[in-house]
Amino acid sequence: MQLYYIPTTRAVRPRWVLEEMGLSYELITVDIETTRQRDYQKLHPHGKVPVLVDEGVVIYESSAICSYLSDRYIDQGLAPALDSSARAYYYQWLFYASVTLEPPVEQYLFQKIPNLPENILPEGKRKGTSEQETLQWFQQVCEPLNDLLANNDYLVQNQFTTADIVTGGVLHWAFKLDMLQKETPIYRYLINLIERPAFKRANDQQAKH
Ligand SMILES: N[C@@H](CCC(=O)N[C@@H](CS)C(=O)NCC(=O)O)C(=O)O
Repeated sequence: MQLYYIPTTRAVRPRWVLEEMGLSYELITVDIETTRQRDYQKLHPHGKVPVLVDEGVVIYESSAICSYLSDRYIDQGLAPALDSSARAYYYQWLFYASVTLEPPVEQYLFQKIPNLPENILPEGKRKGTSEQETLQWFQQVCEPLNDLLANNDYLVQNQFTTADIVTGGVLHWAFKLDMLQKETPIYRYLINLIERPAFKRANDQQAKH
């Protein structure tokens, strides 16, 4: 199994899944020049990371890779059983993280660092919202998470799952951008997640596999 990876990007999330499960994999660290090449774009049409290659399966989109791995190795316990009701909440939070929580974080990132390669909109077309408005948007989408995490350590039936990995990956970006309010449930949740040895290994650029 090979994971195409750039440090500090969304590629950390599937690597975190692999590390939690203790699977062996080859980490292929690429740079922006490589991802622009035609050969790489046979793996990912937009020249992005992550990409996972697993015995003939070539898959991109970080949340899809995380979900695929968690189901393929479901005995590792990172995804609820396929026929359980927990699955409903698992999907809810996985999609929430990617579709609802990530957009304001990504927008804030582009506001703070406007020339990132993944900021594909031409300058004139970038949204005219202020940083303050983006922060308010983010705080609003955090409300259901804060409500749940006030009484739970994890999102799905209080068990650690891949929904926490994807959500934690998004929140870690928010943390680094100083978007999280201290002393909130979400802040405590994130600190707890990033203390996990597998998260630390997923960010380790010296690690051997
Ligand atoms: N929705 C995609 C986004 C992929 C993406 O934008 N990856 C960024 C890193 S976080 C990337 O590869 N940027 C390099 C570039 O655009 O050249 C996912 O979750 O995998």
